[in-house]
Amino acid sequence: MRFDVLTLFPDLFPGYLGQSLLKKAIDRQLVQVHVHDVRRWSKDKHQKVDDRPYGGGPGMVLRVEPVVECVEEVQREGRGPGRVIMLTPQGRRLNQQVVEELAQEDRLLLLCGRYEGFDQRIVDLLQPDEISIGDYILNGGEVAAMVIVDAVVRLVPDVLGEPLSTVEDSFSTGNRHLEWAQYTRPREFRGLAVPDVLLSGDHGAIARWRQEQGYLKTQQRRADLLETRPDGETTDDGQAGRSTDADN
Ligand code: 6GU
Repeated sequence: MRFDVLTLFPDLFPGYLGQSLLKKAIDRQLVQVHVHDVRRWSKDKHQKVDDRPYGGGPGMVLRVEPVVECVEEVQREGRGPGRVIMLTPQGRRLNQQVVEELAQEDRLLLLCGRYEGFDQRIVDLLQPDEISIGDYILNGGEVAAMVIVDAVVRLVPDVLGEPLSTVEDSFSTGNRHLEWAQYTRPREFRGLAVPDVLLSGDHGAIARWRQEQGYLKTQQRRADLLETRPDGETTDDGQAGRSTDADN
């Protein structure tokens, strides 16, 4: 899978991409991430890519020419134009269902904004899929682009060691719960012991305990997850995803 990140701040990316799972995925050529500096497409001698908004008002707006020309040139590299994503607080909200949808693509172009926003004609011409990562304002789309790369890469085949680990993830399709508590050595620390059931060797009992723990935590903290399916529809009983012995 190929990602192209279009940004005014390309230097933000190598540190993040150069570590951990992402670095391994890139080294193993399971994913490619190309970062492009939109300023290179500026015709201005100061490499300016923004300007004041028509009609007045605060802040600066990203100009249409460098952004559209950058996208078009980058699209001519590589195989196929890919899907253009614009990172903006005005977009639809990212969740695991959207991540799964994006992971089906061979190529994503991630367009990061700064300043007050993009000239509307960028949207009109490129018709990007506009995505937000939540209801708060960031200084730019770069962190949101990293969020998308991070979340999508996890779903690229072979990136994770154990294939089951994403199926069981909290928010994957048909799975809407928080994770149960995990423990590792030592068995006791400052008087806090690992629950006995985890040491019992009884895999059935461990699975039931974990399921119940996850369910209780979800009920306490994120009851909304139990009330809605990933597509946003409310379930009949408000207990989507619950399946414990107590039901039987
Ligand atoms: Cl994608 N961009 C900005 N600037 N702020 C955001 C966002 C994106 N998602 C949430 N807040």
